[in-house]
Amino acid sequence: MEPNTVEKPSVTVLGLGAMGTALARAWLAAGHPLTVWNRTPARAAALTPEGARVAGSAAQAVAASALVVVCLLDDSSVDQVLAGVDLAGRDLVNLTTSTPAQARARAAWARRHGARYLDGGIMAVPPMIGVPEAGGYVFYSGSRALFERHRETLGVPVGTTYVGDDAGFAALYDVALLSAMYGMFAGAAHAFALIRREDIDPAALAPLLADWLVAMIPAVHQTADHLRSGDYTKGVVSPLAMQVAGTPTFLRTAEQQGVSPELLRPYFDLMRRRLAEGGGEEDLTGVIDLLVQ
Ligand code: FVH
Repeated sequence: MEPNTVEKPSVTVLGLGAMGTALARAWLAAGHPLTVWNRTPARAAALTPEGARVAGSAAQAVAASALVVVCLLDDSSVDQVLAGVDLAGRDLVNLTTSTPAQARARAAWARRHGARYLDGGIMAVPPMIGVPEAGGYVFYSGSRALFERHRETLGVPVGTTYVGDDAGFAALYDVALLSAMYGMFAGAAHAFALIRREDIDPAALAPLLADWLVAMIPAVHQTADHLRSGDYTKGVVSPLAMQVAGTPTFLRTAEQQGVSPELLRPYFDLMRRRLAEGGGEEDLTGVIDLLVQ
């Protein structure tokens, strides 16, 4: 069989923290010519045995490839790294976690500097990179043409999900999912705190907790249905009035177990407010309307 002589697109990666390094390794493993730069040079040098070319500056790294992937700590580190760098004609893909407003401002900034721009929100942790069965992916938003041009290369380390031409949407989806994750972790923290002083093995609670959370997850589809239709009572099996009646039991149990209610109480307060406004036959969808200011 003839060897495959078609060169894969070259990629530049700026930022070699845990995530940038995992991304860089995936492109190297797939045979993409890769140029890297990192503020702390040792992290870049560590990739030379795998074939990475190490640039002496961010500007040199940007000049090396049409596709420039940025994966830095935060938006202000992106400012610092790209200050004064010639971006004209580059395809800039920013995977740094940002707010939607920062992403939109970065897109406008890139345009002013002559670059095309895609923003990304990474729904994966570093060990999931380069492991397709782990199910990680990156939300992309901004130029669809740019996304299509680099879809194959961007899909090498982890899956891709394009969510629209508004550059802020990838960040918005990213933060929405991660916010839900923190809510889930907060609930799990409260559950573990409740058993902390008892003779109960946390490892015995963990699988029960995980299975229960998984069983409850489909409720988000009903929530979406309610929000779309405006009818928050459709198909409700656990009405808000019943749920609010149960909240003193949760708060008393927390008190009896010596556990602060500070994670639970704000949500219960919102449930009570919605009930007071007449939402007793709904489930929990009405709480969303209280949050939106
Ligand atoms: N790691 C994770 O679990 C999450 C998964 C979801 C997505 N996040 C976001 O990815 C961005 C990078 O995260 P990371 O895990 O690579 O972060 P660190 O390992 O802390 O590496 C940070 C890199 O940023 C460089 N850096 C920081 N400040 C500056 C600066 N002022 N000038 C230049 N570079 C800077 C840092 O360089 P150094 O410390 O090695 O010199 C690292 O390369 C992030 O947005 C996550 O939210 C990861």
